Amino acid sequence: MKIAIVCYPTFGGSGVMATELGMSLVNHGHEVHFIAYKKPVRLTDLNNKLHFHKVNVPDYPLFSFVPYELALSTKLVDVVKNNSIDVLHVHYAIPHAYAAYMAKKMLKEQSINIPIVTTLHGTDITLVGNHPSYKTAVTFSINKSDIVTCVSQSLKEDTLDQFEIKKDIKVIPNFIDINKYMVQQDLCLHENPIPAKEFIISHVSNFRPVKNIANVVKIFYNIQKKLNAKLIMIGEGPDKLLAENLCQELGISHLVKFLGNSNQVEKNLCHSDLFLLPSSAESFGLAALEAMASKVAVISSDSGGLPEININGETGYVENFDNVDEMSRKAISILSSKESLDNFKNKAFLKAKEFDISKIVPLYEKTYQDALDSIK
Ligand code: GMT
Repeated sequence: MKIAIVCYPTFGGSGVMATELGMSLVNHGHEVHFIAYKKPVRLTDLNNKLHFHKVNVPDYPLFSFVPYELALSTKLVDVVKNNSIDVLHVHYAIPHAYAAYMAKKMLKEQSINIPIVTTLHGTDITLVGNHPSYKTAVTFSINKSDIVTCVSQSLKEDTLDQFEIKKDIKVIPNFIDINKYMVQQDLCLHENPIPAKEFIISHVSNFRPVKNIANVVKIFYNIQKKLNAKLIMIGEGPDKLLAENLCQELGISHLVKFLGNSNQVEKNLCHSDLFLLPSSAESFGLAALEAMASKVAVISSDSGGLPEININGETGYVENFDNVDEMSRKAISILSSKESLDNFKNKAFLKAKEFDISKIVPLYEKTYQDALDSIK
């Protein structure tokens, strides 16, 4: 099959998922064409089965805002026509599903019928999409997609609650490549066979307000009062400075390392013991799943889809996003003995295995076939 994938090219989970999916589809014998305004960060080797098409958006003095949807829909028409694409898969509704619908209409005028699969990722529904400025267009473009998928049961419920959706929404969870994490764990053990004398606590995100970064720092502050520990913060974003300042205020800067964005989280996480994700909203929480695949126990909020992956009392604990005291207490209890920590870590890894790429990619292949059948 020839599949065109539209996504955000940045470090956000939706772009990461779209890229991992596309690269895996190539391994399954498909031809994949990525379309974005920049090469996706995790997209490595391009070849005759794996292509990237850049959307150019020319500026003009009249434009206060560049018309990205126009440029994207034009690019979609060109890529579909020039490469005989079978299916168009757009990740994140805004504005991708809208631009895809316009492209579909333009192609129809040229007697080309292409199905659209839209995958909803979270903020396109829960934070941005339901704003009155966007809601009508988002509802329209979801309803006009041939197939709609989303990444968790919780996101499906939120979408049906907040929008008038006439289509069935299929849940296809995000995934990890468990082999990649197992190989990395072996390498880490080999490079550093003696366990560190302190606990390693970690957090990975885009440091947006929804990630509740201040609570990551506060939970760690409580942990280090009782136990020997270090905090590793991975990622870049608007609240990074806030976190750095809070560490300084609390006098713990010497225990906290800010590593910036990383393309190899499995390498950064392999020595970690506990992962913190107290987000106020999280449709899935890919970062938590990546931690679990690295055999790391998780303390997260109970927001959105997080309880679907972080099983309370087994892989870690879930709590209200603002309950710093309880999250700190539970974190310390997980770390209280080697036996308890190993138990949580092993269960986290076993749960992560349920989301292995080998189980999820066939669900997308079936979805593409269904989409093709639906337009026959
Ligand atoms: O979390 C973000 O701010 C980025 C956003 C994105 O679009 O990349 O993440 C969303 O999609 C991820 C991949 O499906 C999910 O793992 C995240 O939970 C979801 N973020 C939120 O719902 C806040």
